[in-house]
Amino acid sequence: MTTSTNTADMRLPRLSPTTLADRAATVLRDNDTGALVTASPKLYPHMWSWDAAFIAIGLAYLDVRRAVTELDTLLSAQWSDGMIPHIVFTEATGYFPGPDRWGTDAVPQCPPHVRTSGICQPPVHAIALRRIVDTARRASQADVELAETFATRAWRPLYRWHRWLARHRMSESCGLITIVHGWESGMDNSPRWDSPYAHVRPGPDLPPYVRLDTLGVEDPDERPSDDEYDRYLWIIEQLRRADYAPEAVVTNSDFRVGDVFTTALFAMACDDLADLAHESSLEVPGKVADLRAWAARAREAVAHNTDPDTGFAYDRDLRNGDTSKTTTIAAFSPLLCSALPDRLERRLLEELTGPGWAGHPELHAAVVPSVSPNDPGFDARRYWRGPQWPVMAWLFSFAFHRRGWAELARQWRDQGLRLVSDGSFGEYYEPFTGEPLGSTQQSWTAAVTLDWLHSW
Ligand code: 9WN
Repeated sequence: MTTSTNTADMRLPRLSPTTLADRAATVLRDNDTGALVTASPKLYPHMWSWDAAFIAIGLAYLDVRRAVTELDTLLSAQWSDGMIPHIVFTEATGYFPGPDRWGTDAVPQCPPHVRTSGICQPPVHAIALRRIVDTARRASQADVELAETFATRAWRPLYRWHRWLARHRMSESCGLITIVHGWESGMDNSPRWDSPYAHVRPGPDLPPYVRLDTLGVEDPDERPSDDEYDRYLWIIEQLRRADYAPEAVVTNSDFRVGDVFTTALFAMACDDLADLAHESSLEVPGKVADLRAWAARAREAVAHNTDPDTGFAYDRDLRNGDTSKTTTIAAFSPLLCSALPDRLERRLLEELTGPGWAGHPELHAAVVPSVSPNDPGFDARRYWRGPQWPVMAWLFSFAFHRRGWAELARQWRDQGLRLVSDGSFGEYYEPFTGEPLGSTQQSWTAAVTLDWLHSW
């Protein structure tokens, strides 16, 4: 892999690892309300489900007890049917759509003591739990006890979460995990969703609203467009009118897609949860077998939705059965969960590290961009349409490490650290200049920075 040294690189400050670690810890502490660390101070003043998992991984390096609290807070917002909601709201008012717009207070599955959104996000929580247990094992005996006791306590709620996904979201037709809103993928305005969103036509009865997210960034063009927001809000309307009933949302939403990336993460997370049960000798008859079966089904679904020549994985539009042909970062999902035969996997890995993607010669840091710079739709500054996301780079580096690709994992860690070494902890970065975009002081960026600084 090669990286360029352009003039923008030279302008960027480079913090030493110690200073970077101190700054990352400060971000997590500053964003900490006590019970939860907000996703970012200004743009996202609440808890997000998959952010919380990554944040907990970082917190474990500061205080294992605090990492446990983070996941505990999230789990205490779990719905009675097993779903973990994508947002747990604080009292802050600066984010739209807030709890009133979601209207989940009247939903019987939603716990009465918290206010949440009504959709979910990728199931990375068991992956985080396993990482935290491993981190604690490298710390002290007291930390090991804390983490392992928590793992035993969190195991059943996490199993129920996975069972909810397997029951309600594993598509019978293609085996992929169904998402009913682009926000459920965590990659909100990725080009992956352009075609499925084309079916979503906001009705005249879409209640009026005022966006707040564009006020939280320097340039509104870094965020999704107004047209996209209308569609996001319209789906919320559809889900709300279906009372967020799990059986109803998968038929009522105009957006129904089998998501390869979420499915790959589900496979990883099911295996991690099963491994945790083994390690703690938990008595959970039948449940470990369920998890292994879901992991196998998910992996199979990813493989089945992969192009046999390139190894790229593609989502499936469940409204019409169409396979998407939009190639984004999600096309590399099979590498996360080890879904492919060796030959195809090698090919996909070469593509990922080659000049079309992480090895593009003009990149400031050699990690995966959300869309290839060679793609005609690539937009270097807009959210999930081109920028590099440190948390995604971490996920791939972590998967490489897990898979035993030590050298590659190290390279991506070093390049990931290069991306974040200006110390602003951007939400995402302009790939050619390394300029931080979107929110700054983003908690999950700080958290994965800490993990990189302590790992492999
Ligand atoms: C909508 C919090 C979240 C992340 C998502 C990211 C963004 C929200 C938004 O911020 O989504 O859920 O308002 O843009 O796309 O991945 O979890 O950091």
